[in-house]
Amino acid sequence: MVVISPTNKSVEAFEGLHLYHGAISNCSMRVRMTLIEKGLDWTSHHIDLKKKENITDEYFGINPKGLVPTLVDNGVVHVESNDIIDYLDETYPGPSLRAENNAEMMEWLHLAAAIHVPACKPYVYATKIAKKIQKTAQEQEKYDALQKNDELKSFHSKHAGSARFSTSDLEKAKAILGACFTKLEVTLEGRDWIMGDRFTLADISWIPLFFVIDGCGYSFEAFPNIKRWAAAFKNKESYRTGVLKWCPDFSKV
Ligand SMILES: N[C@@H](CCC(=O)N[C@@H](CS)C(=O)NCC(=O)O)C(=O)O
Repeated sequence: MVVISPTNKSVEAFEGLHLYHGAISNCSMRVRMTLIEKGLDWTSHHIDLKKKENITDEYFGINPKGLVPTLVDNGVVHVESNDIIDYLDETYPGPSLRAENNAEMMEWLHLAAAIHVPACKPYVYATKIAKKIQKTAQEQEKYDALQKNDELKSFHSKHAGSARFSTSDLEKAKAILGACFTKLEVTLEGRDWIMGDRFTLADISWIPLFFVIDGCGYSFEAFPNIKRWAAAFKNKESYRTGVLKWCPDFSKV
């Protein structure tokens, strides 16, 4: 559980579950899916990343890295999507999304979190998003003033102004993704879901990664088990409403 003490105190008065989230954000997708799977009511605060709605004093006062998602649960601010989905399942009634082998399931959540900045983010930005989400000089100035996190400063400097991600950044990202998707492919052999017969937070954590990486043109031809697993989500309401409704086709973003 990663709890933040917000400087934007307005959220501390919120009642119930409130989610700050982005339509095209894979991290937000896993939280929306979990809320739907658990049957929870929540208030939506959509943040349009393309319009830089995250780069404001108000939002940095809630999430100090300016990232989505942020969950506010009765005034308490939670960040980090994989921690949020674990928290929601732990805290709220409704169908359990936990595997018998909780430690192994949590390893999948930790792996998804660990590859976000080194692999997922650079792959998505370098292949698709960077040009579409280019900051104006004024937005860049605002971002540089608000952002205190060195890893994110360094990441976003790679597509600021005339800067571009290097071939080596992209190759590094592809190598990490290749290793992780190979692990997922092997795990899914003879299984419906990552942890076996039971649909769990591990599936919810990884399907958004597949969705966006596939939408950026990554080839899954060598991963038939992953393709079969991903196709099964089309029958899940949480996927249709938590992912497809907000982002019908990532390849068109
Ligand atoms: N580790 C964070 C990562 C959150 C993150 O990077 N969110 C992206 C969208 S998926 C975002 O807000 N990007 C805007 C930015 O980097 O400024 C989590 O899992 O919640």
